[in-house]
Amino acid sequence: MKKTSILALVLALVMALSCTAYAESVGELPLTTEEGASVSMLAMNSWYSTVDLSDATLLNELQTRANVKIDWNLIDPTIYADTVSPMLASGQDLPDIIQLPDTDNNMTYLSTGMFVKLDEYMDIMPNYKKFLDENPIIKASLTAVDGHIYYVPQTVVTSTYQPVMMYNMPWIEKLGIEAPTTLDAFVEMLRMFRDQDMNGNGDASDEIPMSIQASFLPYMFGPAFGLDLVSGFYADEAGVVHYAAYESENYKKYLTFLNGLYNEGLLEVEFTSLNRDQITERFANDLTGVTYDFSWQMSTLYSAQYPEYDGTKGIIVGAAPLSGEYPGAYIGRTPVSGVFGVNSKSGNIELAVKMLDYIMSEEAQDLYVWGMEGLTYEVVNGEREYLPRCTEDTIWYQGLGINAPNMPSQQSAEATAVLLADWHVQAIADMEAPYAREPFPNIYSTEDEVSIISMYLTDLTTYVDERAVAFICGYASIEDEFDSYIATLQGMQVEELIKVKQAQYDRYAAAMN
Ligand SMILES: [Ca+2]
Repeated sequence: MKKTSILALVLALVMALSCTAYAESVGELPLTTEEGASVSMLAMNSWYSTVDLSDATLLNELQTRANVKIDWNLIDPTIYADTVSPMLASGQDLPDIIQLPDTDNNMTYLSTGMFVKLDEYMDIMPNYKKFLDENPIIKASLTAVDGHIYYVPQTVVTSTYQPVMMYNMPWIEKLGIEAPTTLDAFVEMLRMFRDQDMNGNGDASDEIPMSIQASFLPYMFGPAFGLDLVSGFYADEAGVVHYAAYESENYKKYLTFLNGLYNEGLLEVEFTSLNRDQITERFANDLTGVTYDFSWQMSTLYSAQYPEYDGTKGIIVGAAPLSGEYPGAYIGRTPVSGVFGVNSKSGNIELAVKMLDYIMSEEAQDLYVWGMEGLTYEVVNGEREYLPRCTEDTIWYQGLGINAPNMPSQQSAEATAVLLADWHVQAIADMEAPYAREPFPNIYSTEDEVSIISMYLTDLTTYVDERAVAFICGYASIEDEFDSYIATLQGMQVEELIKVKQAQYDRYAAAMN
């Protein structure tokens, strides 16, 4: 009896000690003391064709700190999906960590069991656990229908550097008005742009009030009519899902408004074919007063067309969104742009999981964004500044592994701001960030949902897009034909699709809680 209890006590002590030691080692570096430890990893190489990330300084540094070597299989991103999809389909000779060819929204890969359920390893993934706790939207998007989390994400900025309103500020100043924030004031301004010699060349007829690519019209005017035409499907405050182009009252008002702009010559005849190069050319000749584009473009592309632009004051400048019956908003995008999983057939699962966790750590993310002191940045007055070579020598900079396209890296608004003019960064803080609105979330589809979506959605959106142009340009009469348009959408099973999106949204909302 005594011997047994002593043995039990010793065992309990050993377990307690080893648990303590284990707990202390979780998430700490190096990840292993074993010599020559390695994990294999399949991922995208750089988008710069002359850059090879298999020997990138920053990523090598990461491996040194972890004491884990990564055996890379890096593939050209332009052929990544075509190359990797058959490899995954065969399931043979796959590495420990895999960057998927897409975000697996239809659960094609995760439903086969080929990837480890990462939520079952959270006790050795402290960095990823922290990331998920701090990012509930991403966590909900990554939660599969079975409630498990299979992937770590690569993410993009979602609420800044998105499409925004931009005005020709010298024109606005010449009129002595404020940048408009309502539909009514906006239309008044367009009329003045149309009728006056804004560019001062003596010809009052060469001004184009607004130059906008057709794909940005839903961003620009949808929110003022209470519609998220960008996502298409959206949930209202009560969590009820709608399809924006099927909202018989508000969508009709939206089309009527655009048809009015078109009839007045405020939306130009060739708006459906206009591209960014043409718009840039118009700014270069000071011919246009308004555009709508990714906010990135206002300094680096559009303002830069003006010879007087010196980087201190913007010429084509972002402004707040337009409000109508509903408040203006800027529709953001969903954060997850790529995913990485651990091969469930790997003989090295625990180390692969730990390495993936370290790759997601704040320390590693900081390395992808900033690089290393003396190499990519210096500290001036307590703040980090990139060294000149970072902007002067792109191939060198990319070759370091900056922003790590082959890692689950998180795009940073802070690091983007560093590369832009001060007035531009300030404009984004003032006029874009406060109005950002989340788009419809990205949610995994069940097999039944996939079949309904693939059966109906493409035909539906094609029809909606075609009718939108017809109504705006007046080829079809809103008065006479809008009701039959709505009836056609019903015939195209729009209600079935709304049901699917509602079920998905409900799962998302549940995963958020
Ligand atoms: Ca003129």
